[in-house]
Amino acid sequence: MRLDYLTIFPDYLAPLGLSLPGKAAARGLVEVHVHDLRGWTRDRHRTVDDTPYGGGAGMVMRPEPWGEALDELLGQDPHPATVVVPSPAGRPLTQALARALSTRPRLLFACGRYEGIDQRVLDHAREREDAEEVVEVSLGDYVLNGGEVAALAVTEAVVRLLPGFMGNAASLEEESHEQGLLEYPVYTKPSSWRGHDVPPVLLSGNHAAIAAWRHEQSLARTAERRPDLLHASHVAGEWEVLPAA
Ligand code: 6GU
Repeated sequence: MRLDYLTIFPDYLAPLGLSLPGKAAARGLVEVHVHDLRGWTRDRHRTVDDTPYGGGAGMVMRPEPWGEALDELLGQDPHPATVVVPSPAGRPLTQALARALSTRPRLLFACGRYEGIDQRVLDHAREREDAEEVVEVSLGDYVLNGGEVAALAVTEAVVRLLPGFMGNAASLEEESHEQGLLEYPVYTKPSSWRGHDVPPVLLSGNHAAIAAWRHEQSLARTAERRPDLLHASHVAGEWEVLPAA
């Protein structure tokens, strides 16, 4: 998978060379390219933003540098790219979306700052033959200053799903959200610590009882913390408190 990042703060994406994406790059699973959007400006001040038409607070990113950057970067690879645009107005990042993105050959992250990117950049990208799709993605219902942290989060969620990345595929299937539920609590040695004991069932060696306990814990936690997740259709058969649709 090829990953491109367009940003006015390339240093903000330095963590891509570390930890998880770094490991994936070292294994040849991903190829990472970070680009400074200002490289596609033509004026002396390397201007990337301007005041919004119609008035209002803040600045909007001008379309021209984005257009020229897309012209150059999308042309560099035979695979059409999925353009990922981090935005608080995007669709929520979920495990299902991360899975879908992990099947793509090429992702290009367009990291905006200020109040956002001129809408025509997205409209234009959606018309391009060398862009497979344009996906606006949000991390959640709060505001960040720019798309870089979100691009890192999407990258980490996606890269760990690439075939050959995780040693143990079972650990991927068991974790939070893969089953539409939060993960059960986990314990390791010692079995007693500062007056707190590991739940005895986990020491029982009874694998069926352990699996049942974990599933129960997942359901209870999800009901308590994230009841919205229980409305997902594939859980419905197992959880009677669901209101009829
Ligand atoms: Cl993807 N971008 C920005 N700027 N703010 C956010 C976000 C993204 N997701 C949540 N808040």
